[in-house]
Amino acid sequence: MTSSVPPPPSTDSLAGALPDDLPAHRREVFEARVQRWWPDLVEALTPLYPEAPDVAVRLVETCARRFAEREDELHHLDLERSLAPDWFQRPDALGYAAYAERFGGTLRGVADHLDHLGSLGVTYLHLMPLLDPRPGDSDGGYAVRDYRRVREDLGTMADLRELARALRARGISLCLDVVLNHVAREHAWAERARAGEQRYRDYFHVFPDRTEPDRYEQTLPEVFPDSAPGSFTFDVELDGWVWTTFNHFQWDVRWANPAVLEEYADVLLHLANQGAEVFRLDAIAFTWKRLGTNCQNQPEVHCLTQALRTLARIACPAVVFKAEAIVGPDDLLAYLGEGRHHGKVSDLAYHNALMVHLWSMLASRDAWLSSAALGRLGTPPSSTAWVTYARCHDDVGWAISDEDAATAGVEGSSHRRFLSDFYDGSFPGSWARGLVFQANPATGDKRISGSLASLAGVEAGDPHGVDRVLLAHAVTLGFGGLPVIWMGDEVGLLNDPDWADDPTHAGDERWVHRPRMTWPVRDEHGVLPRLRHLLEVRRSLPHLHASTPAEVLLPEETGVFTVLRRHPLGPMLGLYGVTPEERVVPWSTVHACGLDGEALDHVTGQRVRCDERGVVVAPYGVLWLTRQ
Ligand code: OTU
Repeated sequence: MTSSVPPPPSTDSLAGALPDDLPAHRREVFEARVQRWWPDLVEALTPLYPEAPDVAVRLVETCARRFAEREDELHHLDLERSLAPDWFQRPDALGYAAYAERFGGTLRGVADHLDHLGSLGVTYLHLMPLLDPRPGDSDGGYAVRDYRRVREDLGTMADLRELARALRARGISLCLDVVLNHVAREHAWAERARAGEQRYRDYFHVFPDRTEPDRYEQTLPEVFPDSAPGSFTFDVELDGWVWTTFNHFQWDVRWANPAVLEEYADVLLHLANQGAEVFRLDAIAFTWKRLGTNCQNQPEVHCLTQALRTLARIACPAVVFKAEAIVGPDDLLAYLGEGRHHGKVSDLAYHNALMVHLWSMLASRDAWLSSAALGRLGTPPSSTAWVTYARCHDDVGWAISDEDAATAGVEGSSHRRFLSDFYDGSFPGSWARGLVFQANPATGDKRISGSLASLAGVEAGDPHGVDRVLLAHAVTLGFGGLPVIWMGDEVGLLNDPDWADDPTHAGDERWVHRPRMTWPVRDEHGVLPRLRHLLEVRRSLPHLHASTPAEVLLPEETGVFTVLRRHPLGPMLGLYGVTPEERVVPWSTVHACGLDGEALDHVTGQRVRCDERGVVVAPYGVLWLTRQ
């Protein structure tokens, strides 16, 4: 602690927040946590707010209130997790993500299908936004009207608590979205702002005319250029322009106002008390604005995350954070904590680059560019993990930088155009069946929607389609992070042909890869048993603990994506064929990784000769090699 950090508030001064009848041992725990985390909290707030120490005191009071009302079972979980903080990094941790209504109809319906999750070995379930959204188009629930109510057709807060409990009893942690860049235009804060209350106008970025918006827009990219162009919306009731990065009905909140942080701190701790164990910080990259920039990934974003993370450490340390920052490769690592934020921000972050490069390798049948790009990414702190995924509920945006493309002698924009054309199926010989999402003629960007199986060639009837689905699963399972399976991908569900039938979805192609689950599970393409086998093997490999970083090697055989994990138990080499022909990885690669003579391939359970002929990788084949 530096001498400039003010001392933490005394327990006496928190007396009002901690109830008198709180058992002495709880009080002791709370005090110890405040002592431990106060410096981190003040450090996080100081660059943000001139009145940082006062804000910190108020936030600790919020923690005290929420801590005191936390159930015994959750306090116990806090203790368990503090004894096993690597719970989400272990090779037996597996994520699954789904829309509650598409998976089980209602929250109670979700609870009816936990056997399916259990049979996969799922330990983490992300249910897509399920808090009360605005009526009509709510961007799949990402336009929240009330953070303290559950979406009516899904159930109630009591149902949510019940579901969280049922999941916990099976060793499954519930992950919920905290949509913290924006609220629905119908949220009470926005309504009060529209009614003219200055306190709430200050929760948003409101401009009287276009002067400031025009200045910002000189450097602001558009997220939904097609359906929601521009980043500001004129609102008649506000009589001004309000910042709306995403849709016109999603109003960005102004985090430079500490009252906004105080509101969200309470929302988050409240949700933790309902039983959420992981928070997905939606669109976190956009939370701090700065003129002359793209208003993403500003340093203050990481201070905000550190502040929220610290509050969770005080009130509910079982909880971990997952950053949803689908940003360029150079900005990604900061979300797991670089520099002074090391170990103090999110525990998990989407490995967007791995996902994008997986698709890039499959289309180009070449692993060189992707390996060079992924090899350049730094190493995340050993207490964190990448979320590895092949598909999620969102589109695929071609976040491959010009510099990365250049290292492979390719021009960035033409490679990105190739990928878009390949995955929308227009490139000659393409086996992919994606839809274009948010084409931007000004930049040439064309994002892609589509399910894993449809993008991998199953829908087109390509003979290698199913192998590519398995390969995509294998890359995410063998990388060494927390793999998250998107609902339906375990059985290779195809694009939903009826995605536009719902008028509130018709303008958003992402619904094509958000199909309904059918029960009992139909595995028409035979994905499930092969996936289950990979999952089982994965659980048996201590080498895949996320604290050991993955090293993506520049492949001598460019048709094979090559990932080395240097674990104290010995090396593990993952070989992934990205071409429809057999390839041979030269002996020198295997040798350089510390594998010689015979190695054990855990996927087949067979010994593999690593001699001068090298190691044979079948078309879209996978080998997970260790010494024994
Ligand atoms: C997120 O995505 C959600 O995942 C989307 O489903 C929402 O529509 C959106 O936020 C608004 O809440 O741009 O195309 O850097 O890429 O936050 C999806 C992160 C998005 C953004 C990401 C955003």
